[in-house]
Amino acid sequence: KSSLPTYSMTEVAKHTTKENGYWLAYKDGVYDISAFVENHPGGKQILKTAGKALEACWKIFTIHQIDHVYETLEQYRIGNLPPGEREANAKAQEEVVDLFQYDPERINATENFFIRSEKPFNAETKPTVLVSSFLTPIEKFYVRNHMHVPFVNINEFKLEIGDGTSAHTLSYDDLKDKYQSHTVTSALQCAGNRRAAMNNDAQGSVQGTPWYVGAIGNARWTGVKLRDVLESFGLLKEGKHVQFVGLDCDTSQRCYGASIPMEKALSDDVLIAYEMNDETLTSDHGYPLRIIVPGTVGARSVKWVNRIIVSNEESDSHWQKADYKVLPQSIKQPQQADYDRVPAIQESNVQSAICYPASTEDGNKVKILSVKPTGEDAKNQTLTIKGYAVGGGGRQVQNVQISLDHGKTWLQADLEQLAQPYMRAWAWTLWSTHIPLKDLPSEPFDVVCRAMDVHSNSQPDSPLGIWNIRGVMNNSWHKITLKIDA
Ligand code: MTE
Ligand code: MO
Repeated sequence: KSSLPTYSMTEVAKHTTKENGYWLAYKDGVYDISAFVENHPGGKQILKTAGKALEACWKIFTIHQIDHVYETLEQYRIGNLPPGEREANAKAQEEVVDLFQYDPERINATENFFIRSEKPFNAETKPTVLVSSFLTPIEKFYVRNHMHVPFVNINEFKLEIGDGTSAHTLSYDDLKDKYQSHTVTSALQCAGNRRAAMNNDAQGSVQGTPWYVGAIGNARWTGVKLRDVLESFGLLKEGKHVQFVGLDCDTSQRCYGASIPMEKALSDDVLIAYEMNDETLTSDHGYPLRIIVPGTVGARSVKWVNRIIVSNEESDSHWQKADYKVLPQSIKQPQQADYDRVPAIQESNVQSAICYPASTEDGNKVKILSVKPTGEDAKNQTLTIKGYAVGGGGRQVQNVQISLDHGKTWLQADLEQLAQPYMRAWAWTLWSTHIPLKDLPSEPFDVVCRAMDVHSNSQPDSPLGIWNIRGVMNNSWHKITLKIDA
């Protein structure tokens, strides 16, 4: 780094063409991104940053406020910026309009969450909070925002529903008044939940927000059936996919979007929701309207939805076409993946995690957790272990088991679950078990859990067989290491 030449912003500004190369500056570095331009998932958008400091391009760069992007950038470093110019760039960043000005105040956020990023806001629920109630309280429910929370004027808000050529519109009140309401209790889980545990020495690090076990929650969602709305406009079965577009767009009008197959949209429980746990949706969770696709990864449950398009094509958003895909293990640079050959993730897989005992420290960092049995555990000379499980795709959880010997023998956990119709088991299952202290070693020991769904799908013992560079769909056995402090 120190052996690299110094270039001023004036020099950087000269490199905005194919012939001269595409350069940009960020913090103290100068980068030649020419070789990267072809591979950029967002296509030619990246050229808008050429010749400039990224700080000043921050508005069009919001989806990239993630560490790994800067790691990627580091590979293209060709020089350093003189100190004075770094300060000027930092100042330029402050002057850019704050796209995040409509993000809400988040009460007790550090108490309930491990915050993974502030802008955009990404926060996962702490494990002990997850297992404190069957329905996750709104202010404790994980938040996964790819961009800013958009501004909404409810009096002007319109939901457009169409086939891509013409569209019908519904106001917020129309939607609530004209259609029958429907409530579904469903877990919502990010495809990247448990991503951090996919990092391993043999295969390397994965790229993306390093979630521990808390990018999941369980809530009662109320709204109208997507099917009813499509039917009322004669759009049922008029295409193979139903696309959703959110109000959160960058300045190039690239908005968050996703789609689901029409077959899923026809099912009873896909909602255009306006309430969560019987309260009006909060802005972090999609006010005024969001889609809820039970059994499917969170990415398809588009928040702040204002357009629904029935089409023969999938959504062409970045998050449908070039993200939320399980890339082959051989791919080490997501930019080089042939995304068209990999389907978009839809249904979740069977998942479970241990949430108690747990530290209040970031679970990714806790190596050995020291536990002192208290309350009932102290009285009964037991250790209580608790967690959650979900089947995914509406498959009920059949059992959850715990092993203290890496899978040789298993203890059956007690399940707290709703009676749910066959293949519509959208809610999560909480589970617990009590192990006599006399059965536990005095040395540190591992506890693993794994669930099985009603189709007898179970979780793989390690991430090795399912590793992928974006670290999605990690449902390997969850392991914690405990030391009893009796
Ligand atoms: N919808 C919009 N418009 N913008 C987003 O960034 N994030 C998606 C999905 N819907 C997102 C979105 C992802 S990846 C997940 S996991 C869920 O919303 C998270 O929902 P929550 O924040 O209500 O927990
Ligand atoms: Mo997600």
